Amino acid sequence: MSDTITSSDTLDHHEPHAKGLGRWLFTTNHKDIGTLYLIFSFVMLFIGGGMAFVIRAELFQPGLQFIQPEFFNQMTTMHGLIMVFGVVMPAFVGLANWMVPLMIGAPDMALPRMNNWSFWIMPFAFTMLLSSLFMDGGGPNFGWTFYAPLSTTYAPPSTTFFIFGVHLMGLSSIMGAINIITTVLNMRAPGMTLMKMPMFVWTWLITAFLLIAVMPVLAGCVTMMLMDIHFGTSFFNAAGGGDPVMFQHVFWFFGHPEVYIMILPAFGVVSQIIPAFARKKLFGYHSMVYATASIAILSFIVWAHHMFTVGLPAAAELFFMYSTMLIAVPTGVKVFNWVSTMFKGSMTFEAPMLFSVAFVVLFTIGGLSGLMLSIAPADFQYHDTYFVVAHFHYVLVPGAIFGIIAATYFWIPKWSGYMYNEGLAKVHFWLSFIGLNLTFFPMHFLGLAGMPRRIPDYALQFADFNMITSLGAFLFGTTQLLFLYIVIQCARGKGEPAPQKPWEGAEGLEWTVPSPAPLHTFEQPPKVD
Ligand code: HEM
Ligand SMILES: [Cu+2]
Repeated sequence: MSDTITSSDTLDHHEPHAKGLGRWLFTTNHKDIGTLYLIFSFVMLFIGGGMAFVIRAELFQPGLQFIQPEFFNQMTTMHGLIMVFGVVMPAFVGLANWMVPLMIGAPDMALPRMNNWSFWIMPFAFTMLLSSLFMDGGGPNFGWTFYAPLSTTYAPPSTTFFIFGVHLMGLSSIMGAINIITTVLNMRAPGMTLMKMPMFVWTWLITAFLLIAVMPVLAGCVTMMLMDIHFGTSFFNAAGGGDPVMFQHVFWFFGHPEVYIMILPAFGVVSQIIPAFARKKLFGYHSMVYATASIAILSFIVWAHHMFTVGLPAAAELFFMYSTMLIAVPTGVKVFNWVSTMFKGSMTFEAPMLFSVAFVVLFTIGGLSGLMLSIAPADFQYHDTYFVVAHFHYVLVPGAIFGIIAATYFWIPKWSGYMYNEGLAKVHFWLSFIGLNLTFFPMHFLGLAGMPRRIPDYALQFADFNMITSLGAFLFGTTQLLFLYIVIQCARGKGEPAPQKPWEGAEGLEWTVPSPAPLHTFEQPPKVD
């Protein structure tokens, strides 16, 4: 090699890229793969949302109207599985793919071929999972938590496909996480020290470690199920000397960190957006980083707060009660910092900010109901009622989902090169805000009054609140069609061309590249001071 390599040589090496289907199938470009993840997540949102429609239509009135209890159980199971593994997680990975390299000044992800693979596993996994609904005996019907022995001794034959699907999703998540950690640790631009990284990058780095730690536990859990079903073991079978309660320990050792996997990147998004629209620096950046890390570490020692009623020793009840309450401290630090960032800022309320402010307020409601649930003796009353359903929907819908929507409005000018329609986006916000509170707030009352979760029929005294809840759900669901329309308009280039930095107060390397971001950015690393 005698010639010097110029930057245009390296450019030629990549370009021209494949066109049509080939471009998407074989792409190793972080932006293309980010787009694929986001589209996949959007499609799954409407499939999982359709299932929620079926559930709420059945629960609109007491009595059985439309579907049989067996099918109802499949709907609640699939709704949960799809929303968790098919919507929230892929959307976050999509955002990471698009934004992490742009935010740290890297030309791409560190492991681009693995990146392609980790995406393309997902459509196969979910096609298989969904196809189980059409198999003999129906699809999985044991809830998204798939407690044994419901998911082993009494499970439908399609459970084997469910297990394979979970293995594939886990593989995809682990590869995605390895990619993000490698990228963040090795490919930052000169001068971009860890403590200068944008909060979104920090939250994703910590989330990726959580993923690597707990996805193998989930894989072990479903593998033990597989052994119990087909190979005569008795991990979870009391008759053979096993223990169904051990299933719950293993599942929640994965499951609780998993709920933080679904919220930490949203914390990151909001920590980018609030400073931009308050036109102030993020208040308490360092404490934000440490709070995120504390939440992640604590999330490993609280899992049995999902199991207060299985008959734990009193000492264990107390340990898990207090460790759970401890999480409120770093969470409180974060909320305090967001509010302090807004304090005396010169704020404007474009769509990303509206969704972020709603995030702070409504996520806090979910945090407070979580605190109520963490009181072990009180949880004996709330456990397995609609109060739990209210709690986790308040952290997941105005939490994770609003975080994803806010991120989309914030960064879509950079992705597409066009501004979204602000007027329509405001309508989208207010209808979503009203719809989701109508849907999930009455669930608190239903739960306190004793309505159990996961039932297709209920006692008459629950009728009024259920009707309100169903109407709210229909409003929230149909409103997301408006979101789809707004996003498609942008993607098709209908709208104002976006400037390089559409948000006056925004900071960061992603705003130093043109809109739309060209396929290759930062081939020469930027200098960060
Ligand atoms: C502020 C901190 C939080 C506390 C103290 C807390 C506490 C709890 C407790 C004690 C339960 C079990 C209730 C029961 O089954 O009887 C629970 C359930 C749940 N929480 Fe939280 N939580 C918090 C934040 C979150 C976050 C941030 C998420 C997700 C983004 C989340 C998602 C869930 C889910 C999905 C369930 C129900 C799982 C199921 O049984 O299907 N929680 N929470
Ligand atoms: Cu938990």
